[in-house]
Amino acid sequence: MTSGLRIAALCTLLVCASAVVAYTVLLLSVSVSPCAYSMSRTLLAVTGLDSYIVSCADEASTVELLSSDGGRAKTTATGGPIVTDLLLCGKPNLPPNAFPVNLQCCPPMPASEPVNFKLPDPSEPLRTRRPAHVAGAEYMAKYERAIALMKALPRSDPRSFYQQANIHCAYCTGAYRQVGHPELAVQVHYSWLFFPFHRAYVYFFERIAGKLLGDPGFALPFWSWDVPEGMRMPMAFVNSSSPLYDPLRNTRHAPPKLVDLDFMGAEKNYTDEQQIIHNLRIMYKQMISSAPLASLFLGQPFRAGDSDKPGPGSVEMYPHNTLHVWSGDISRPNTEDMGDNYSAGRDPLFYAHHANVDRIWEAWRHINNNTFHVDFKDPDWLNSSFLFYDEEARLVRITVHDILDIEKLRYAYHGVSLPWLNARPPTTPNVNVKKGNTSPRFIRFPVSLNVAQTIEVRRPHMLRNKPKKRIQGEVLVVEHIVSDGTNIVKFDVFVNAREYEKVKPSGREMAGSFVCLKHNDMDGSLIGKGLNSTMRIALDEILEDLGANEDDSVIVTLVPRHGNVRIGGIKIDYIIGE
Ligand SMILES: [Cu+2]
Repeated sequence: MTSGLRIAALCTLLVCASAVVAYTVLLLSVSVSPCAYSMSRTLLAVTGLDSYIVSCADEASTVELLSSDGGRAKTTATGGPIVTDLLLCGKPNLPPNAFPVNLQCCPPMPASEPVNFKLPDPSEPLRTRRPAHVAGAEYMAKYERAIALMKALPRSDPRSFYQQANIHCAYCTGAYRQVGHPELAVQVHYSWLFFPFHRAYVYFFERIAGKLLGDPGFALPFWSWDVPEGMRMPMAFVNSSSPLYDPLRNTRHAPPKLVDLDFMGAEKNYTDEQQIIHNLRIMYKQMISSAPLASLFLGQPFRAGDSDKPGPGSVEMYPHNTLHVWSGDISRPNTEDMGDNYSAGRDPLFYAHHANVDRIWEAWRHINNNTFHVDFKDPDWLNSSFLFYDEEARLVRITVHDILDIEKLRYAYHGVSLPWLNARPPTTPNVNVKKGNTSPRFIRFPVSLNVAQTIEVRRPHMLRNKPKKRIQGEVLVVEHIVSDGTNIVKFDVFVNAREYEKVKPSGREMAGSFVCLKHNDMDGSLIGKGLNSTMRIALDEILEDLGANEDDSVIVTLVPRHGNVRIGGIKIDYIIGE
């Protein structure tokens, strides 16, 4: 942004402030390095902002106020909901060695226009999804029968397992283009579309299964990898003669192997007891420490006209992504089936995995120790829409707004305890940075993350202290994370860890991981190649636990774990509310 534009943005803010409208929908980006310009004190007084942010700075030079739900406000003339249209579904961008070679994953064309979604009749039986590990043989046998029936349908039938699996491919490989912006891809990962899209997907899948079974109360099993008893691949999926079996899985991860929610290719030598503790602490971090607000949990706004993958929410990156990779066949070039977007839907485990991801969204909403656990109210989110074939093989347009109340959708989750609620990670002894004992070297961004990089990021304290009640959270932002998308990317972010090697994945100083599955280059007609995304990590609880609340700066170490990635910058932002 040029200085002029920055000032223009600030002036827009001033109008809002004087109209007694809080900083709810505006983005203010004020760069203060170098100290190139200043604002009049009068203007500053109106904004309530401290002169710090416009008068002088250091390398942590950008202060960016985000909207109250943590989302980036609309800054361009584009915007509006993401809308998909079958007429704008074309060739997918598949990774090398994908199979079949000429896979086309758009759904069959309908005989007539799509119909708008209608909620099921309230008198329908409530489908209660049960955890796979305790659902019982009869319950799992029903799912097995349903998959067998779906697999028996002709491939041209949109309700067939083949077509159902292709839905994920179509929405995740750039096959769908945005209505009004055909040069841009619809992508349902790494943004606020992740949870609602997958909810709708699993909803229709479940109803198709129920219809084929002749059982209107049929409910999917969910793979409750977040509770110790569910931290193994459910047994029903392991029998090689079952329709629930998929030969393209990691054979080392069959039961009794416990899931590793931080998995990225390398096996760790933990005992089961240690693995469970790590997993629970990771759940705590992703559900509570890192997810105090909608945008940090659900993902960043993605509007019509935007390039895709603006930034994922905490749980999408892990454990969701890491479990995809944990499940897939690591000996295959694309970790098929579960480990790549184009093929993940081919494994019946996918639907049990995503039923649990959906349950986790419900759990997040009901964690009542934080009043900010509420969904977006942004109309661009609420009106984004997807297309699915329903159980009658009718093409249906469903919006995010349609799917926010699962009771109205006539399903529920069998109660499962949330043991991770009490698994707040402890600090690691003797690794915490003390003042003066570390000297991070200067980093010139963008930097290729080939080796660990440590940087001191300044916290704009004075701003923090001024509009205190409006600040909802302090966030570390790792910007312009760029890769060519040809490999899975994972890097870890440590805070105030002098010896990060001593910190376990579940340790308090490990603030978060960026985890991204492959995203192949778009073809020449599309804007946006590979990956260009942003990671946001809530800092408040971490700094509190590390005793660093009053520090002027945070020492951040980025550690590459998988894939090649370039980082454009790093800064600290505040999310501002009413
Ligand atoms: Cu998934």
